[in-house]
Amino acid sequence: MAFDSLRDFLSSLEHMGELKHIKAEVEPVHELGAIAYHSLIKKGPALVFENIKGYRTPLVTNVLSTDRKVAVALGVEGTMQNMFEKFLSGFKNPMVPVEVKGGPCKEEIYKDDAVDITKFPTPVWHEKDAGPYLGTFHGCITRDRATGDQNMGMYRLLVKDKKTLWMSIHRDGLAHYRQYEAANEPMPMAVAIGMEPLLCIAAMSPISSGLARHAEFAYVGGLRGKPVDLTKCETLDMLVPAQAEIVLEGEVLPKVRVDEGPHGESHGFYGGEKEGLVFQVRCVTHRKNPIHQGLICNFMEDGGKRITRSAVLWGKLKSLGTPGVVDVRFPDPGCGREICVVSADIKEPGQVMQIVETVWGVNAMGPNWIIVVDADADLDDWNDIWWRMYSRTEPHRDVWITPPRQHGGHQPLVKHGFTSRIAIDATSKFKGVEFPEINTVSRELTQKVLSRWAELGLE
Ligand SMILES: Cc1cc2nc3c(=O)[nH]c(=O)nc-3n(C[C@H](O)[C@H](O)[C@H](O)COP(=O)(O)O)c2cc1C
Ligand SMILES: [Mn+2]
Repeated sequence: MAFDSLRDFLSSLEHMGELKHIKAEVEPVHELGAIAYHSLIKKGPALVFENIKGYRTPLVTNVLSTDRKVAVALGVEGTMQNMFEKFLSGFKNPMVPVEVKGGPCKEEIYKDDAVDITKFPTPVWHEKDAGPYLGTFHGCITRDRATGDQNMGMYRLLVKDKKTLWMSIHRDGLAHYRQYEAANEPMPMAVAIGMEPLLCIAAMSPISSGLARHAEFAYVGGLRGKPVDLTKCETLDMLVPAQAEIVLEGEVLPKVRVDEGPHGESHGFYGGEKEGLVFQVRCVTHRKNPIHQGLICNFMEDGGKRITRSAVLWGKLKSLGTPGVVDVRFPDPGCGREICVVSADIKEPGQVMQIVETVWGVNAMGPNWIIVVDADADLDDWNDIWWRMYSRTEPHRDVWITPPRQHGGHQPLVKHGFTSRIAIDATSKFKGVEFPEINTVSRELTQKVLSRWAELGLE
């Protein structure tokens, strides 16, 4: 099922018991973020905060914080591999977005002096953040100055006053900014908040502008088999998702830099952007009674990046025919990118090293850690992975450390973009011993006893 809007998605979650309305008053400074965080680590539902102190607009968070919710967004059931395939399908059949007139995001329009972004609830998410962040789960839409093609990336926005936000921007959005700055022009930018979940996933994923015109939108169209509806901005020659809850229109100033942050980042530390940019909002449009959306950054995070990043690597390994690979995962503690676990059916000596080098080959800038385990491992169970790491390795032989090389990670120890990497062969073949049988309860017996659980009074 394709969702047209955030609202559509939230009603489906509510139907499934995966959404909770919080009616008690909650402080936007620190408290809301802490509730979101603790609910997230308990694998809780999406949360709609309806009574945020000092604000009338509700805020929703944790919309894609569990595998189940990501599966609903993708419209798939079954195994993790089903999700991977679905996520990758958008790249195979991109679908150009369609332009529509108006749209729900235009129900209210505020320009110039009527602009006040501080009316939206903007939590101070972490206790040591520089201030309230608006747009922690959103799309910043920019345009290639030469071709007019649009990009959408998720770049956080720190509220400075009614019309000003400071931003930390890299990758495709920064490349656009550099084009405008070279011409000494401000860069037009629109920010869409409260989008259907696949658009959020696209905004946070590295989707190449080589894919098709308006790459992120074309990708989502392909993924859901239905083009995305875009509508013209009020003050910019740009298109935004017509179904968004809130849209900010404005420009990013050329040749101005600010010291943005600190902000709690996805590597689990506070960070900031020394070369932060300034976004000046000129127009705000939104639905009647809009729903704001946000996210607390941490290494465990809303957004399903653990799944989406694993899908990309899995697709690459599969297309290369990497021998024996069964499953891959970028688990949360590696902030979804620095630790990679691969399970494989090992049949030949040297196969593990071949897998490790292929992973590093197709991901030139990481991951820092690779752990290879046997095909029967549960990649979502860290107890299982740790058990294999200690019981199937002799460190002098099975742990490989590379000399420093280029690295894209942002952990504090990585200096000048260089660091060493580690690979751990936690498989059991070709280690000079026959491993004894694993003494866990068999699948058949597990099923049998679980079917008696209620009868035994254990539920
Ligand atoms: C919650 C969240 C917050 C993010 N914040 C930023 C940010 O502030 N600045 C940034 O450059 N990237 C940030 N990213 C990563 C980008 O969204 C990601 O690199 C994406 O690919 C950018 O889009 P682009 O590839 O079209 O440039 C964030 C990702 C997530 C999931
Ligand atoms: Mn992009």
